[in-house]
Amino acid sequence: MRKKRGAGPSIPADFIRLYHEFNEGEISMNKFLKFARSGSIYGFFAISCLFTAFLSTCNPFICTQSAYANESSDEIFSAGQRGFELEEVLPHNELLFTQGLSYFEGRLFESSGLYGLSCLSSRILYSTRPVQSISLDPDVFAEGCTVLGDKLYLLTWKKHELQIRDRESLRLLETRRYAGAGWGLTTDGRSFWQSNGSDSLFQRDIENFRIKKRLRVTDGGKPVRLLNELEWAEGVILANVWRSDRIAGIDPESGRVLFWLNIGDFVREESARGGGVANGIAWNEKDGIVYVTGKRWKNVYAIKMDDE
Ligand SMILES: [Ca+2]
Repeated sequence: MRKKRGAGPSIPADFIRLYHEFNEGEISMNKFLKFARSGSIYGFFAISCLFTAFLSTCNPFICTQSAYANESSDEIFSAGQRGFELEEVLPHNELLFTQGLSYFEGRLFESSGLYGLSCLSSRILYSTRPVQSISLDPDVFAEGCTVLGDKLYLLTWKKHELQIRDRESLRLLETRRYAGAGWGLTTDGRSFWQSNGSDSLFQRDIENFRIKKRLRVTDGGKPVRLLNELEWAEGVILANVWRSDRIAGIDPESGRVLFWLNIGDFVREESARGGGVANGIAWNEKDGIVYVTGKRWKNVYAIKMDDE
């Protein structure tokens, strides 16, 4: 039986920070375990996390580093920058390892990753206290999520499982299988769009989640790799590029990057506080607002894109 959470995860912030740094390859396993052992019950918890990770189809710690070892974001941009205005700075739960963000009628829906710590929550814009929150099974590493109608759709990283949940209760209704890794997920209302860390996006059928089209994303003719969290807005697909301070605005027909949003100021501000990479985009169509956040960020930045 899954444990429902009240005001968010109860694991200490230091533990989350070190688990994140270990996952990102920034500290060694020995250092992580040394800290965990010093925290008594968290030592058992840490070992459980590692054991679960090794039992999964691919060890996330090894896979995360090796998969990206030969890939880095190309810092040469062809498409121009699109300006924006910062409308508001909203609070964000700094413990969340944000993997997906979606907006629906005044609420943000957010998926948070890591084995043993993954959770889903919904909340109103001006509070970090969840309206609804649920912990996921320890073998689930939550990835992108999106709201469509009365359901919430959640990708899993290596489990090849799309979870379809009730939007209000977040209760699991059914699942769909898919091949490969799951990273970002969004919807245009007629199809889903999914990323897997490569330079391709996959348009998928609403009902059966089968691939309808593969879209290769390019900027100036060069592939844009490491596409991560996604959001459909104004007829284009906004995409975080992993470990980058840019959001790509992608033409869903050609795959061409039409513009870049430079969110470097937000990334630097959050990084100075110990936050991780940018990895959350949500679109409020009614007010024309894009919400931007990241892993363990303190804030959600509400921006309004300039007219093109
Ligand atoms: Ca999103």
